[in-house]
Amino acid sequence: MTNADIAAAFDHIADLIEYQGGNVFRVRAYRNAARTIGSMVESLATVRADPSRTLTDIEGVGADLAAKIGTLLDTGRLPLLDELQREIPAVVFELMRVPGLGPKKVKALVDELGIDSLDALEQACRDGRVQEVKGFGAKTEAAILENIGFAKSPEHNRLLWSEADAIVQQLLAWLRECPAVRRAEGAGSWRRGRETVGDIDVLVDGDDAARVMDHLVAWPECAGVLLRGDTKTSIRGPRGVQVDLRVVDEDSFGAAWQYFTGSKEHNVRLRSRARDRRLTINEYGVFRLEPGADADARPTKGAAVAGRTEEDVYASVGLPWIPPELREAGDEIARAERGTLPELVTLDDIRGDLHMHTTATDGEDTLGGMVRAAIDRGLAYIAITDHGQRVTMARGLDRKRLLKQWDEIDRLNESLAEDGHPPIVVLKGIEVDMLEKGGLDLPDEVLARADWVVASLHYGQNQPRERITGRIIEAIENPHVSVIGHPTGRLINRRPAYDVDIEAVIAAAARTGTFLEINANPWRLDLDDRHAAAAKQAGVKLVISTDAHSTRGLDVMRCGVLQARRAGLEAKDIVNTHTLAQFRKLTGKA
Ligand code: DGT
Ligand code: CA
Ligand code: CA
Ligand code: ZN
Repeated sequence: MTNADIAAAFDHIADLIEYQGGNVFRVRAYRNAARTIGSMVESLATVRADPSRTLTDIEGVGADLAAKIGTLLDTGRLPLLDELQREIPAVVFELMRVPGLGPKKVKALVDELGIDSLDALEQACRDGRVQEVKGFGAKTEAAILENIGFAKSPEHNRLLWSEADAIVQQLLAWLRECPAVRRAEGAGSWRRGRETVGDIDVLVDGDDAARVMDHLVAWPECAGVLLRGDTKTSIRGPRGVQVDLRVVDEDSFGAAWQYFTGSKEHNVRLRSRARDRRLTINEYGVFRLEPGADADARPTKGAAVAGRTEEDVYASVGLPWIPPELREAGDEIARAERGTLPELVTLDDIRGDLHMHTTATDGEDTLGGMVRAAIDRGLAYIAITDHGQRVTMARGLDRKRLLKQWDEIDRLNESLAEDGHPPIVVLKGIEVDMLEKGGLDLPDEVLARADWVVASLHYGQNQPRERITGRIIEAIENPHVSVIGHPTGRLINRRPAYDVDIEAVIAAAARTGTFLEINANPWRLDLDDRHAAAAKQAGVKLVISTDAHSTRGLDVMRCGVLQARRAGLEAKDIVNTHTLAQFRKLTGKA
């Protein structure tokens, strides 16, 4: 079982307990553990196998959950989960995939209307039966009807990149243990850093393909063989994902890696460029076409001009190597040709993290814990941005509690600076809420004293486009607001963005010098690559933030960086790549 499987199992248990109306603290414990485990890079099996460590070292994992992880790792199942699944009809899970339908609402639909499928729910909405159920109304019914389409779409049933990444890392480590494998690499949408991944593509350089395939099939995570050929094998991996493995020889590795990385559209453009040069590109290499030869004929091996490395493949058509994140048939080939490809931001460029929570609101770790974790990750500065008072569910901070937290931060900074070289500087921040009726949930006079203000929209997400857009632009125009948090509110696979005129938001941000966030949480990645590129185009600077709710949550920064790279962003486009001194100049505040 991978971390992703175990996280999914715990999330599932949380859903089921919630569905039964069980203890909220139990639900929260499973959810927290799932979140932590889901964002871990190291596998739980590795942690358990290490005699010097224990599973209970992991945030949010106590003795009980550690034992359950052990059972899952050993047997692939969990008696508690089996029991809950026996008690609760399967349709519940399907219905919970509809955005806006939580366990409580689903239970009402199943109990009151006997809904047994998405189709039945759709019909019940059309018949107007749903709005008759207690707690529902005509508006909710209309929203459900709209969201059923979202839940049904195959577009929203793909793995998150971070989930796919956990599987890819584990698979590559397994393949590299095989003596017949000279080199193993991931390709496809995973390598391009897409926000979701349909199937996983891996490539092996090796002479003995049969032996490599045997090794793949013997992978403990292999749940079945879908297809077995001489050079390609497809299996069913963890979480039901398809894995395509291809074995190629050394001379073709670069060409195959390029080909199977895609995107398909990028490859089409590259091939047409090759044809103009009397060349042909395929997964075996780049070949010279003989005069008069048919461009689609399979050329002979002797005619190969490139194939061993990706660099050679691109060079053969007169281009520098193009980073996989850009291979989406945008303007990357034109820019490569002109020599103006961006120098994409990297994780190493990141010096600060400007959005995170502590136990003062809905975070799991204390201020001190978050600061230590940030130091461990080599950050030079962070901003603590707990929720403002509107977020009552998270015990949002009122003026008094916020000022108390800032005093605590002052003292912390003083003690960190005692020996003259503070390892980190902690900025006094807040995540204010844009109120449903307009305005923010803390007064300007308080915000004026902050080093950094994130403004986010959590409530009233169903308001019409003008209202939502107006609320966000009003926040942008507030001189104390530094950045707009997760500007569209979408949750990948779960909930579409609220109805916002993002172009107007970008224009307002450009006009006022307000920053926009790329929220690095793998469920959010908000702004997405397209909007982030548009923001840059308009002269807006972006902030990549983890929005961490635990120390582990700080590790999702890489997901945000990947999204920024897909947007073609460079270090200079990102606020938190700057030194603290530069950052202070940029904000004119801290
Ligand atoms: P996914 O799996 O839906 O997340 O997206 P990809 O991009 O991983 O797509 P996939 O797995 O179908 O194929 C992997 C790569 O292999 C794709 O990006 C380009 C290459 N490829 C696959 N089939 C074709 C094809 O018919 N023509 C061309 N030119 N390339 C292909
Ligand atoms: Ca794929
Ligand atoms: Ca594939
Ligand atoms: Zn937040």
